[in-house]
Order: sequence, then C-alpha cells, then structure tokens
Amino acid sequence: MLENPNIAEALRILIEKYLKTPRHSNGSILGSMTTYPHRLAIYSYLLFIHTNSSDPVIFKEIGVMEGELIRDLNRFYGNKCSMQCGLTTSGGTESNILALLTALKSKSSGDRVVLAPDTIHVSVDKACDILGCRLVKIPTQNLPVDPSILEDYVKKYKPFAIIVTAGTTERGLIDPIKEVGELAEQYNIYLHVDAAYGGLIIPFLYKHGLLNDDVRFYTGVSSISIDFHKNGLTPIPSGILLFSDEKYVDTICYPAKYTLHGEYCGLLGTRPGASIAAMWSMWRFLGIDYYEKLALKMFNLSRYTYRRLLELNDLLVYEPILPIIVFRHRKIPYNILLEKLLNKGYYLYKAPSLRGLRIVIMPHVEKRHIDKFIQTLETIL
Ligand code: 0PR
Repeated sequence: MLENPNIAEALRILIEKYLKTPRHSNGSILGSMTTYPHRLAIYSYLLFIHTNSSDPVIFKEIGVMEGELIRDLNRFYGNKCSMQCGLTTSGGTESNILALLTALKSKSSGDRVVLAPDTIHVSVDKACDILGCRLVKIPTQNLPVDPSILEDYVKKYKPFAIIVTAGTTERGLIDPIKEVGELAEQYNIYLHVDAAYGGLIIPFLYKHGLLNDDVRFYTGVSSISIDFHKNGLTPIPSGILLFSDEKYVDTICYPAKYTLHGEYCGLLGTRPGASIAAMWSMWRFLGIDYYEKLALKMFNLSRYTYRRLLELNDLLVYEPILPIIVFRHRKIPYNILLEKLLNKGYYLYKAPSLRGLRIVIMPHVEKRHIDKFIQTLETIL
C-alpha cells in the first residue's frame, strides 16, 4: 500500500469526532435498537474484516461458518430443513426485501398483494415499493393481529404473502404466528415472520413462561428473519434469514459465471464475511445460555423501568411485553417531552401510534442508567 503521511492527522480528527459521538456505555441511548458489540464479536469481526462472503471459494472458512450458523439456528427455531436453508443478510430490511422477493418468485399470481398488520416495520413498505407489490395493512389498534380478521382479509384480497412480526418496533407485540401459519398453509400463502428485534429474546422468555407466544417454524411459516446486531451483540450489519425449504434459497441465488463460486445469493454483491465470523463465534462460544441470561436480564430491567415510571405523576405507561416500554404524559405532548429529554442528553424514540415515547432496554442498559434517567424525567416533569 502507498504510504500516506496524513494518517496521524486523520486519526486526530477522527478521534475528535469520536469524542463527540454518544456512546452506549453511559446510558444516554435509551430508545434505539442498537448496542455496543461484545468484545468476542469485535475481535472476530476484525480478524475477518477482509473477507467477502459471496466468495466461499477464496474465503472457504467463512462459507463453513455461515453453513454451521444457519444449521444451528434452524435447529434452534424448530426448522425441519436444517442445512442450507437460509443466508446471512445485512439486517432486518434486507431480510424483509429478500423474503418478499422469494415469496414473489414462488407464490405470486395476479394482483401482487401483500397482507400485513399495520404494526409492521417500515422496511416492509420499502420492500413492497421496490418489488412493485401492493401492501394491504390490517388496522390493529396496536394489538397482535386477530387471525379471524386476517382470514377475512385473505378472502377479500387474495395475497401471495403475509408478513407478521415477532416483536413490533414501537411496542414489542408478538403476532399469533402459530394461528397465522395455519391460515397460510390452508390458503397456500407465503408467510414471513419478521423477528428482527424479538428473535433472540422471545424463545427464552417463552421458555420461562414469561410470554404466551413463541417464534418458531410452525406449520405454514416459510421464513423467519432475526437480527444479531440488535440483541445478538454483534457489529452492524448482521442479519439472518431462515427458510422452511431449500428451494426458497435457490430463488434468490443468481448465476455469476465469472466468479470462482459461479453464483451469488441475496441482495448484496460483496457481502461482509466479518459479520458471519462475529455471529458464528457468539453463537458457538457464548451460545444459547448467554442469550438466555441476557434476555432475562433485559426483561427484568424493563419490568423495573415500568414500575419506576408508574410511580411518576400523570404518566400513562404501557406494560412491557418484550423489553420495550412506551409511556406518555397526560398533559405534555410526546414531541415536547422528547425535546426536553434530548436537551438533557437522552436519546429516546417515538411511538407515534401511541402518542408516546419508546425506551428499549438493550443489552448495554443497566439499572443505574434507569435510576438516573428517572431522576432526570422527574426534574423535567
Ligand atoms: N423489522 C423490525 C421489527 C425492526 O424493528 C427493524 C429495525 C427492522 C425490521 C429493520 O432492521 P434493520 O434496521 O436492521 O434493517 N428497527 C430499528 C428501529 O426502527 C432500526 C432503526 C433504528 C432504523 C434507527 C432507523 C433508525 O434511525 O428502531
């Protein structure tokens, strides 16, 4: 590589910028679904930073790791198809686009209608725009979708795909996947489950009896997406898309005869092998036990936050299902409250459908962060 005499200067400026950038460790980032990656994930990522996972011939070990990760995750989510039924993606948005592309290529007929509750993530609107589909949203008033209403919509709109969510972005709701799966099976519709946020929390909370719904490959489920860069503690971008059948993967692989491998799969061309190394090592070496403890810790802290917020006057607080707490003040509009919190250095998000603010308890959030936040909120109110 060419020597560059300006590296020292570049680093000085970069560090200046870094110092102006909020970090998760001080508890100021309370609303975003991001966190600081685990050090094992960071080392793994850095070691494989030069790799392109679209080329499993040059970067053979990355291909092996991807295969093992997909196999292990399929087992974990009760998928009968365990081997190459899935791929890594850059995150929830790419997974949703790919799931719909798969559905379109395998089930589409006629009107290209996609059916989803109105609580789905905005990336589904994006996916439908890109793929030229018509998205019909079922009004839910921020509740899990009612399967009998969904069936009425199915009869009326004849969709080729249904998308439901395991852990909605604003409120953390879980749609009834098992029941929707039965409908999808009955009407021969592709069902994608967006578990980008909830995928690494729900199975553990369900196991401990803290939830009524699980996320699994129930009959009728065609794909499930999970993000590791949310609760899996790996660097961005790290997503997973699992399919119930190997034939689905084939629909999103394209020949590239000039390459050593001969084809590549997914939306991206060059794909970050480093993300695969990070997800693989976290799953292999920290594993299910670690994620289970983490899910319980986040859940307990969300219950604690809920109780502390309830103690404050004039606050309406929505009971957390997953570690997401939404609240609003009976007199102060949420936008104004958000502004006041931003001025105090707190980054919360909005839950516009509930006219409230959203706190997401991510892996980096500690009890002391919540105590300090409650103190600040009290002062503002
Ligand atoms: N599905 C669900 C249920 C999600 O919550 C998200 C992201 C996605 C899909 C998309 O995942 P990727 O962001 O990995 O593509 N939810 C975050 C959120 O809306 C992502 C986010 C955060 C997007 C901050 C923009 C932003 O400024 O909170």
